[in-house]
Amino acid sequence: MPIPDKSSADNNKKRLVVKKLFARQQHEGFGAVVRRSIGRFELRYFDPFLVLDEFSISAHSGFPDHPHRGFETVTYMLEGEILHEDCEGHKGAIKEGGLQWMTAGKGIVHSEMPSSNASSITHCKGLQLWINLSSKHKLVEPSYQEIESKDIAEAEKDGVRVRVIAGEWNGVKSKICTRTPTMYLDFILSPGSRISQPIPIHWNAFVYVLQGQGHFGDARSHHSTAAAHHFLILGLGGDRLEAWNSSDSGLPLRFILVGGEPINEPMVQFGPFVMNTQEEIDQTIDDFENFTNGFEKARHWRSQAVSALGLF
Ligand code: FJE
Ligand code: FE
Repeated sequence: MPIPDKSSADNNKKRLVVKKLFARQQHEGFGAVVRRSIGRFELRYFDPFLVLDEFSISAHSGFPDHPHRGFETVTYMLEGEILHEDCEGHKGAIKEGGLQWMTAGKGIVHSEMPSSNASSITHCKGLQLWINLSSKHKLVEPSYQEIESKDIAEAEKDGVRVRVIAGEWNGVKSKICTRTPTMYLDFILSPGSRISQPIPIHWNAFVYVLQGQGHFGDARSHHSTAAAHHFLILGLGGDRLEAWNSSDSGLPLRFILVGGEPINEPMVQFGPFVMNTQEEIDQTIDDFENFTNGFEKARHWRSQAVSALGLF
């Protein structure tokens, strides 16, 4: 008997919500608050995604000098702006609506703090996603891709507004290059509007709701209702997501849809270090403590933000 082709069997099927979590607030960094979905106890790793935080920081709080190795951090600002400084001398603001895609690779030490020159801004809010790197990319040179809000690809059709952070929508492409194949779309659906969004069949994908209320899944049979701070895992076995704005209060529905190709390699995490084996983690701790193999410039470095606050 012929073996059915799994990929064609998955064609034209909807992805359904297989798990829904509410992201509660927790404290992280220095006086910062995060709503963590991926990376918390119940969901240690959703290959290739390590952490998803919706973060809030105000003046004199944030994420002072800390290292990363072996993955990428994607910071998308929703309100306010943060200042970023690293030990290689790279420095800048990530402003409202803007994006920083940082490949930490072999190692970076940096600080992420609210912008002090934006005195009117007393509150910053954003999303930070950690994407794992495959073994062949873990020790690449650190690099940044930064896009200001006005330069983020946007499209609008039938009451649906999309900001294309990574990947493409209806032929509108993001200029971000992803080492781990990733799609990242920010959707705003006006009341009554809907989407049917293709997702590569074998990719892991999730939704995180920012505002409003929506239905996700299959209109006729099985769907899930979600509102702000809900995190939805989309099951495999389908090639697209259907979602619609079910609000009866006339509010827009805003959510991100993120998908990534699983790396399918062993993953060992120790805080901000993510490698394939325990030996590599031990080596990384050694490198960080001795300022070697990528951490050389951290030896005499301290961020201006931390110096100004007199923190360490
Ligand atoms: C980190 C704890 C942390 N989520 N969202 C431990 F909080 C962090 C960290 C962040 C972070 C930074 C921003 Cl700007 C936004 C975040 C966690 O910096 F790296 C470790 N190891
Ligand atoms: Fe960081």
